[in-house]
Amino acid sequence: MTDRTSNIVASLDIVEEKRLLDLSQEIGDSVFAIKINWPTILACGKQIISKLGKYSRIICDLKIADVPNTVNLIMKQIETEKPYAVITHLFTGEDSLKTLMDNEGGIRVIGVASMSNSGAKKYLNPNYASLIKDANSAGCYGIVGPGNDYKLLSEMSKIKGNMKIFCPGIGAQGGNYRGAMNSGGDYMIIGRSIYENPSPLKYILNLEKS
Ligand code: BMP
Repeated sequence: MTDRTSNIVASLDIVEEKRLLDLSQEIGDSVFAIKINWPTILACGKQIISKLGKYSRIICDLKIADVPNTVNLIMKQIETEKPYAVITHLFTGEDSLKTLMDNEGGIRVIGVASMSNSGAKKYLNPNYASLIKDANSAGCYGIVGPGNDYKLLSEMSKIKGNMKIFCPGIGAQGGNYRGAMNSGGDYMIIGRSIYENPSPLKYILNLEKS
């Protein structure tokens, strides 16, 4: 695993296992982490988490949103695969979040405090401050904030405390790597712009120089 400093999280939403493993081997050392989401886990099975763990830290984007008992059952399933972190929704409240924090694998928890899609502006994003407060009190490692909404991102960064802000919405969703960093984002989650790029590694290295 890399000691190289990178703040890029490659969101490899790929459903063909061989392609995913090959690309992870190619870029795993050059990014902070690889994030996988439901499409990959449904297509390849949960063991893909530990298989990819050979190449990078793995962030499991499950966006968990359930009652504590179910949250616990989900965590038991992924604890065996030893991901670096898991992404959860925060709106389900303190009891569900506490169950996540108590997981036995020492898995870090990243909470969704706002989203990058326009629909999130109606219900979720107006509540970012309360969600961040809950995440902070629970001891979350990080929060998700939109890398394509610099105004919201800078508001979030003022109240994030010690948590890291993970920013999707870069590239395909209109956000800019530098713009999101200058607005207080810590880690840039980038999917299609990496895995649809003809030269993903070159793209990553150039981005950091941009
Ligand atoms: P892309 O760069 O291809 O748009 O991928 C972004 C990734 O981040 C996807 O896995 C998506 O599910 C996730 N994501 C997002 O786009 N916006 C959010 O607010 C939260 C996310 O987890």
